Amino acid sequence: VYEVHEIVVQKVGHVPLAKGDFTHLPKKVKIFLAHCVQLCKPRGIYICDGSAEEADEIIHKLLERGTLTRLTKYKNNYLCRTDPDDVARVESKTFITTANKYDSVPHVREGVKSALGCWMSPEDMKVELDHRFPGCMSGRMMYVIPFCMGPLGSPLSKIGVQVTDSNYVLLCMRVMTRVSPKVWELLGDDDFVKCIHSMGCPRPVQRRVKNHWPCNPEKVIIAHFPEERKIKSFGSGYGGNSLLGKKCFALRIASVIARDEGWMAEHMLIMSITTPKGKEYFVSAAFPSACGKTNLAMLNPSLPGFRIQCVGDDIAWMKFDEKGVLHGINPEAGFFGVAPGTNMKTNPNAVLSFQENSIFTNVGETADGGYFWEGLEDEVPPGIGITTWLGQPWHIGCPGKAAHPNSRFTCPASQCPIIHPKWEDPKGVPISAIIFGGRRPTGVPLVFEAKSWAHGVMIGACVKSEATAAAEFQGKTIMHDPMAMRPFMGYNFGHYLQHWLDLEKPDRKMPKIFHVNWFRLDNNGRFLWPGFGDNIRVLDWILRRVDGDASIAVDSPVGWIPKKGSIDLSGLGSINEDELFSLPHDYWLEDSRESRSFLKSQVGPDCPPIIYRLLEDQEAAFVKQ
Ligand code: SAT
Ligand code: MN
Repeated sequence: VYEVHEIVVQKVGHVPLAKGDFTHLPKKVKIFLAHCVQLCKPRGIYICDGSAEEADEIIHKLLERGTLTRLTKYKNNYLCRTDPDDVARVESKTFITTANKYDSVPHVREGVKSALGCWMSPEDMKVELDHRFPGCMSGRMMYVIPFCMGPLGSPLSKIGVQVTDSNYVLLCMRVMTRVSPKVWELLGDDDFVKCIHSMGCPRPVQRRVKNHWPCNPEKVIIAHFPEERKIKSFGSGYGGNSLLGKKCFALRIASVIARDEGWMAEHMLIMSITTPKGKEYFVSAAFPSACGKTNLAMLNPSLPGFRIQCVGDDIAWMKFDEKGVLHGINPEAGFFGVAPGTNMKTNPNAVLSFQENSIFTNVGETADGGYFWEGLEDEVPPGIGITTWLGQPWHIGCPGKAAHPNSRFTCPASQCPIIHPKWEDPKGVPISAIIFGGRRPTGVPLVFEAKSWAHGVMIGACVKSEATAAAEFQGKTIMHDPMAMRPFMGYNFGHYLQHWLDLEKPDRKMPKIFHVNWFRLDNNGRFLWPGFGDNIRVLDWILRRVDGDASIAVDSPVGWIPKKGSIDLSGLGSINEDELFSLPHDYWLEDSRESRSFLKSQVGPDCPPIIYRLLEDQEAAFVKQ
């Protein structure tokens, strides 16, 4: 112990402490930081306290340097333009490292590349990291961020410590997580998730820095060590790669902790719906990235008498309590939402959430100091001059786009006008239904309901969606995204499905499981369903099913579907109900086979047999028709 202390004192002796008190940190934190200093060789250590003064100081520095621009139209809103080569998650460079490969990824069919996570051996990973991390913070400050995922002190919360050489990352972590010196007290001698992040651009820089955004796109790597509860991320400052509390911790590492401890860490929003009769329900919903989780979580209902409140828009941690009721918390403290398409019509509550204290990344800027992106054409002065995310002059009607398709707003959840009063309740909120969905232009009805928990797990395992801009994929191919967790799995997906199945116990009130699709197109390529605020009509049906109304559903090979006329379509004009709910025979026969073949090749023997059986049953039902 004394020796460790010696190292720390020596190293801190060499590397000055720019801020904070090292001597009072928990011992395990000191050991971790001593390791980080020795490895990354920063010029100074800055222990963050989460205070408003700290934010002011960092913002001031970034404004001076030019990394941030003040958006003068609002109070305390800032624009950041990244290096154009650092704009999304890099799934091809995201790895899970465990001693045993099949703890991380399933046994895939011979010659097939795993689509459900990439494993790298500890030996190979060591070589990769040894090429990158030694001296990576040279000439830069190392910020030490104590953070809590979930409300401080909640039994469902978990603590992490992130070091980073990016003060943009620090600013965003302060919005997205709870950064506070109280974390040190809460932590005591306990273990924490160790998060090491570097932009990978030590001084003197070897690479031309664009937009005052030092990064290292050629050498990006995001490495997860679930057994050690550790994350090492190098080369990128983009949210999903660098705000390590978010996808890396709250999904990949937490899914492993959740399996070990018997709970769930999911890529899900949590929302509350109060019906005109005054009864409140909470539901969670899993959609792939950029499929509208934020819009659903903050929905502005078009049916009178309904009220929506938001608990979270991206990640849910859920655990059955002693009474057998599933309770969920939002482990995050902010929203990191897709900007394009967000406006006062599609999501007024999001717009109202980011009028102050927010950071906009890779959006355009109007001449009057406002943000701009595709979808805001009707909400800015006509003809106004705009600067694109690439810094080019532009105006509405010009070719090209003003904002990057994966540009983002980062704002405190507490600023959402419909944030639920219980959003920070340490107990979490009781979940009555789980909804899966994706962008499915053809074949998939507006809503259907699983016949059992296991059937719902099968439906989740077969989630597919059009590719989005949140990662490096191009084009609009339909991709499998089982449980909306494809890019975020922390362990063998077959074991994960088994974990879901094992959660069902006789003394538990299992939430009902549904699948929705807002994105079905007609023969002319037009949406069959208006979506957005009208999705309340689907939620209304779902809640009546949660309450056990048998008169509103009919049996089908994919599950229970709404009986004609049972969804309230009043005031909607012409809706082609038959087309919206049809189950095209050939489509579903092919889809069932394709899903089974996907699971066979990607999850193979690790996939629980009941999932195969349920898919075979579905296929057989279509064969018979
Ligand atoms: O991973 S991010 O947090 O950048 C957004 C997403 O893909 O869901
Ligand atoms: Mn997400």
